[in-house]
Amino acid sequence: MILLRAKKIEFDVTYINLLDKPDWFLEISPHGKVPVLKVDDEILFESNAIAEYLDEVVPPRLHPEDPLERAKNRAWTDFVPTFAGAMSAIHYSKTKEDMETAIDNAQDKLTKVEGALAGRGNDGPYFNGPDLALVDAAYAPFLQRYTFVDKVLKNDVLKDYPLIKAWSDTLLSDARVTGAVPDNFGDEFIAGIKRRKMYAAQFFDNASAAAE
Ligand SMILES: N[C@@H](CCC(=O)N[C@@H](CS)C(=O)NCC(=O)O)C(=O)O
Repeated sequence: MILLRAKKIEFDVTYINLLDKPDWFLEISPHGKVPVLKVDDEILFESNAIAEYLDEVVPPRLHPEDPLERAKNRAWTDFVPTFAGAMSAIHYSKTKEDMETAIDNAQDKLTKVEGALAGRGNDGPYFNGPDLALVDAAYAPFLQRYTFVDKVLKNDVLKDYPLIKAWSDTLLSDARVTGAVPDNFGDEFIAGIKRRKMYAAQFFDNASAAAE
């Protein structure tokens, strides 16, 4: 969605209830997962494959032109599932102790990404400098979710990672990122945390505090 917006591509979106996936969705999504992109009669799946396809067919190119830089961007995009899993484990913890363990476990992933930003050869504010790239779009949703919940958990895990914090602030003030989630994103996210009985749920009694 971030890339579709960044490239001003016209699209229709259908949100899927992942707890009750419709048959038509299961027929087109090979792993039963979102996102899926329908292009004419073709179905694409896997976020990175979709992102690379969109980048190839619709200008402007958001991947670096230089093959070496592009490869480095891809390498850090490949790290997203590891990073996202570690960051999500913080708010998807059942107990305070589990959350603290998750915070400890996230440190080496954060250190690696902080190192990537330190070694990227520019001053930002995006990964490659002045413009949003595919690698930014890949990390943004997970920084967005972490930041959303941390407004109530207040762990401030990013305080020791100033480059990630600055990157995250840039991404989360970019309308292409913030506008890529539905209006009820906050409510749905909180509902999921409550439904799964996560430790964070108790802090969302005043849900508007986090949704601000
Ligand atoms: N590697 C896939 C992962 C997609 C994925 O895990 N999607 C999650 C939501 S973020 C999902 O659909 N989960 C539902 C399920 O596994 O049943 C991608 O990047 O597209």
